[in-house]
Amino acid sequence: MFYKLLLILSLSFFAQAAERPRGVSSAKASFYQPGKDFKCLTSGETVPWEFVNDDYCDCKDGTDEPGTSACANGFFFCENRGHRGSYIISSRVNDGICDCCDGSDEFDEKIKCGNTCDEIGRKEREEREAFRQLQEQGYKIKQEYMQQGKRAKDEKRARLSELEKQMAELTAARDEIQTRKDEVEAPETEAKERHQKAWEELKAARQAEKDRVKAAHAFAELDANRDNVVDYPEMQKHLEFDIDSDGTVSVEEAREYLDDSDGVDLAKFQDKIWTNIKDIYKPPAEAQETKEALPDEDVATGSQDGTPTPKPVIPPPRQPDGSDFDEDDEEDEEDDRDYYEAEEDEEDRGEDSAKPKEAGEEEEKMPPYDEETQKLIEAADVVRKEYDEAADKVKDAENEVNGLKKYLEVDYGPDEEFSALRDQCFELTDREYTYKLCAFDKSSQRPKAGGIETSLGKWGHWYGPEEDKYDAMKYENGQSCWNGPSRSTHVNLHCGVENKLTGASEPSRCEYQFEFTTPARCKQPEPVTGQHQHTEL
Ligand code: MAN
Repeated sequence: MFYKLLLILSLSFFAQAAERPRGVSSAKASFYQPGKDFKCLTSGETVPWEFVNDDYCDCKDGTDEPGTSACANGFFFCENRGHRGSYIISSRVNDGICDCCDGSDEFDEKIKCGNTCDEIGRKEREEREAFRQLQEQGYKIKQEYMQQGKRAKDEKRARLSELEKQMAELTAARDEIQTRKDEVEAPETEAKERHQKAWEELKAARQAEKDRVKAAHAFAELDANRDNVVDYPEMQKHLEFDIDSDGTVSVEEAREYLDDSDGVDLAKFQDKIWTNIKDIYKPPAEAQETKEALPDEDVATGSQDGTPTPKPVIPPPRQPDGSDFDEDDEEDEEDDRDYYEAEEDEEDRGEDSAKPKEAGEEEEKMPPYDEETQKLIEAADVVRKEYDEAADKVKDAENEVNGLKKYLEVDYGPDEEFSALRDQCFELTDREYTYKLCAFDKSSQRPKAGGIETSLGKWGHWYGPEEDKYDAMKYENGQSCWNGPSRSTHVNLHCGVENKLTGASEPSRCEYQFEFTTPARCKQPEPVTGQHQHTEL
């Protein structure tokens, strides 16, 4: 029964095919009725049936010659059984080139065309099937992405609103501690400043005393005849007072340093003279060193009469009261220094004022704070610690809120499927560069041979056509191109089972194009029906 039916169907098909003029598709067969006048399909003229395919073009639209090359504007239908029917322009009919895969366009037998439709059809079906399978696998992954993306969005939204509520409490707690901190820090600062001020004053007094001792020492050295007056002849023996550098200290020069007097006693020396000369004055040992460093002739010109300047006699230093500067005093100074050096080792020292050290002078350390100040510091430290913890909590919450907002403001596709790409970077190396794409963040390029990374853009927006905007991404405002625009990247997205940067090029200077495959771009494949695609047969 089945075979009988099949036979009838086949016969009727061949009968129909046989009745159809050459080059006419089954869809248009009804317009070509053998024996009846033919009405040109679009231009509308009517011609006798014999004019159809008589190798002469009668219709303006060329439809009377579907199976010959007579009409320049005509079309020939290739049946292409086993593959897919298609039209070719009439001029290709019997032109010696096989255009239809079934070879039906070359029927005058000038050349012999094989039938490759089955093979082409099979290849195409295989490709289609491979793509369908890719879509299917990719779509499965995409569904996971969609679920993850939606869950992530819900979680992030919930966390954000929770944090926004907490933020008010955290800020209030911090501000409350800030008030307490201010309260305990005020007396602390005051006490510390008091201590510091007292220390500065003590240091200044000590310095002044040291200076007076130095002055007395210098006075004793200058006062060569030990008459308790430093007079100008004594000053003249010190070449450092030679203002005009003529090799001698004139009377005027010496007197000028003595406040225009002939001589001064120790009190005046300490009060008025020392300040002006202390940076110039050289103690005898130092003066001697300088002299030794000079060439002989310079030393020879030490006095006007040509005789070398006699070496000054170094008197033992004396105290301001005229008594000798005894060694015990030096020891006292040493003791002072020891006292402060020892203080350095103590645990909680007071802050030291950062003054530049004078040459040869040990910097003195501030003594530790007194007990009362120390207690204030400890009390303030406790509140400061509390405050730092509370402030850190606010900062952490703020950072988290900013991160969440940044995530939530991005469009991850209609079903959140692209969120799986966030925080991921992908690289591709070609002959010259390694290209990098960090999804929803940035794109970049760095020379393969090493060197710095160049920004090719920051995440901008979706860049596909209006009807499919998730087909491409745009990264923009990258590093400026020399004499050109800032670099930008156009990323084309394709369905694939893995997230992969598969291509990178620079179609025009500083405008880059990436190809990227991702399951997020896979569509739900059409269900397999087991039927071949419609082929006009
Ligand atoms: C660099 C790279 C290239 C780019 C030129 C433009 O060499 O970023 O891709 O074309 O700069 O000067």
